Amino acid sequence: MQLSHAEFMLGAVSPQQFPKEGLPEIAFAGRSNAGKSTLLNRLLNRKRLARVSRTPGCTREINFFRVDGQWILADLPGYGYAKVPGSQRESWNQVLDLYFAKRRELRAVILLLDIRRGVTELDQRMLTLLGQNGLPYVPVASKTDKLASNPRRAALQEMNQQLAAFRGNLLAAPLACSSLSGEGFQELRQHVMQILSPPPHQEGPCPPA
Ligand SMILES: Nc1nc2c(ncn2[C@@H]2O[C@H](COP(=O)(O)OP(=O)(O)O)[C@@H](O)[C@H]2O)c(=O)[nH]1
Ligand SMILES: [Mg+2]
Repeated sequence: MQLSHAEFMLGAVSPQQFPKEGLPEIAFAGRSNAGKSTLLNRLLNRKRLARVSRTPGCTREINFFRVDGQWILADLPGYGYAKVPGSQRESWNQVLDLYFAKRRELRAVILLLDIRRGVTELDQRMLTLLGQNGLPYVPVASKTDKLASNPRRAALQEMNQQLAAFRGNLLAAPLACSSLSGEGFQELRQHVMQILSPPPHQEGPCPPA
């Protein structure tokens, strides 16, 4: 997979607006400031496809991108920005609830977790929501360049332990990524490819000999 051509489709605030093309979809989620926009821009080889936060927490829509005409990447609104008024926060959560409950095309979620913050309470809420909807996810430990090797190892271990409570739909151990150094991007692309590849043909039971 090249991930060579990504185009912005639309921003949606309600399910009626979600794209209806039926292409397989992967969503990217995470706390506001976890580094999602920066990671998406690097993953898609674009400088400014996803907006890197000038005003954190300002993206309230789900932004859909068509990639190589083959699949859709959904950039979910970052959660947990303190200065967002409560009522607005509620309505964003509703969009996410509906999206996870109704989006049949959704194959998996890539969840960004800032390596320095680990799995926060809000991340646990997100993980619970994913679990309730039976959605597989790949955790990404983001901004690994911010930590030296010892604290980094400790943080990854801690993250692993925190995710143990949510391992039912966990697809892989936390993937260490840095959008600065490019660490982890090859593996991330492999995960994307794997998620999009059609499920292996289910063999029926062997016929009696
Ligand atoms: N050192 C470092 N900084 C990063 C990395 N990814 C994002 N950032 C910075 O973290 C801040 C938030 O990034 P952004 O992509 O806007 O986060 P978002 O709110 O999750 O979309 C920005 O100042 C980025 O430059 C990374 O991998 N390493
Ligand atoms: Mg962003």
